[in-house]
Amino acid sequence: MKILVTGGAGFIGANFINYMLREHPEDKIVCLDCLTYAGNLANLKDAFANKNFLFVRGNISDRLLIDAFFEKEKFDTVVNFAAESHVDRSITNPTIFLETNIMGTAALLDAGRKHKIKRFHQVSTDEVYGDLPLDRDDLFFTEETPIHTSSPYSASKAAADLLVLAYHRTYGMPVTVSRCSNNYGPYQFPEKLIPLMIQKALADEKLPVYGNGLNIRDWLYVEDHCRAIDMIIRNGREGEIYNVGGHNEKQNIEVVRTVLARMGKSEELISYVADRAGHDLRYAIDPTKIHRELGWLPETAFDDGIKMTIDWYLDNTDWLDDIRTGAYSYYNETEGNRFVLG
Ligand code: NAD
Ligand code: TDX
Repeated sequence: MKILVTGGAGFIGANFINYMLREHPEDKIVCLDCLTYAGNLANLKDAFANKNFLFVRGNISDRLLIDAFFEKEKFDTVVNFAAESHVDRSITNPTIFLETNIMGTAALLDAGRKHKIKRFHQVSTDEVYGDLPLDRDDLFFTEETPIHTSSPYSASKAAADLLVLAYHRTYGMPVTVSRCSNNYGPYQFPEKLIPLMIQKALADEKLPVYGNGLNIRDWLYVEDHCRAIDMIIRNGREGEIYNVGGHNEKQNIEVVRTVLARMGKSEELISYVADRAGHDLRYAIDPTKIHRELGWLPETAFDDGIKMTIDWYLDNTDWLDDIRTGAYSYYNETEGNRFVLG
């Protein structure tokens, strides 16, 4: 397979590229990423050493570039990770979420249709379903749960999903969509809960917990998500949505306490702060379909995954420091500009 991975310099995309190069040495992987604040070429340092990997700096919304790129590279599969991904940023500045997540996906779909790719996979999120009440632990998101978004981020992801599915229905495009719960693991930008808390705890700074800390997220180790996407692009049915999650619900405050305990830090660092506007209460995925159809199950238990994750950040404090000081963006500018499609 020749696979275009968009957004591959970000958290999940980079983990996916590393996973695919390891598991499928016969495949070629091309990463397209415009290197926003969330893209970091350091996440791909192992991939750069692999002859089956190519990086191109470019924006998925740039239709001229995308068309030329598809013409030149002749991908058979596209996996679209590229997105603005942080809910808090979408509350402050929704516009870029609409541009990248909706218009960018539309540009990729048009190129994919024109160049007759064999599979377009859209990496989506459980947030398109909105939230579940905290006092109904019998309720889960299935693929039939109606779209009911809360934030500009989730609304933009839902719009993209609907476009992808419309291209299947209208043009017969071979698409699949995965909707995953919260990921954690190496290379996650320290704006998201777990790496932010690790970074703050390392610096003995206050850990900001929104509201009362009782909101629930369903955590999945990133490599389990990567394996699910790999299974879907190979064996998933065209036109189908697959929910991905491992029945691992935790209150935010439990996660924060786990991080502090593992790092040997005091719970006095916890600081309750103003709640996020429109804050979703609970996410919980029913993964029955992907299990039944593709045999996927998560392999990493939270207790193991969170230890591996914390240890990774503690072993890679230079990675965190480069983000804190902005040094990584200088590296992106110098290195990334070598790979611009011209
Ligand atoms: P991230 O923010 O870490 O990475 C996003 C990447 O996309 C970055 O490398 C960035 O430079 C790139 N990018 C952004 N705009 C671009 C554009 N216009 N053109 C080209 N590249 C662009 O995100 P992530 O957490 O790795 O999430 C990846 C995908 O998975 C997103 O689509 C997100 O909605 C989805 N998702 C994330 C989670 C999660 O827990 N992080 C869960 C479910 C789904
Ligand atoms: O400082 C914080 N304090 C806090 O209490 C941050 C950053 C978050 N939180 C809370 C808000 C959420 O309830 O922790 C929970 C997790 O927050 P995020 O890490 O921002 O993730 P979330 O909003 O749940 O969205 C994530 O999962 C679904 C990803 O960012 C999305 O890209 C993905 O689609």
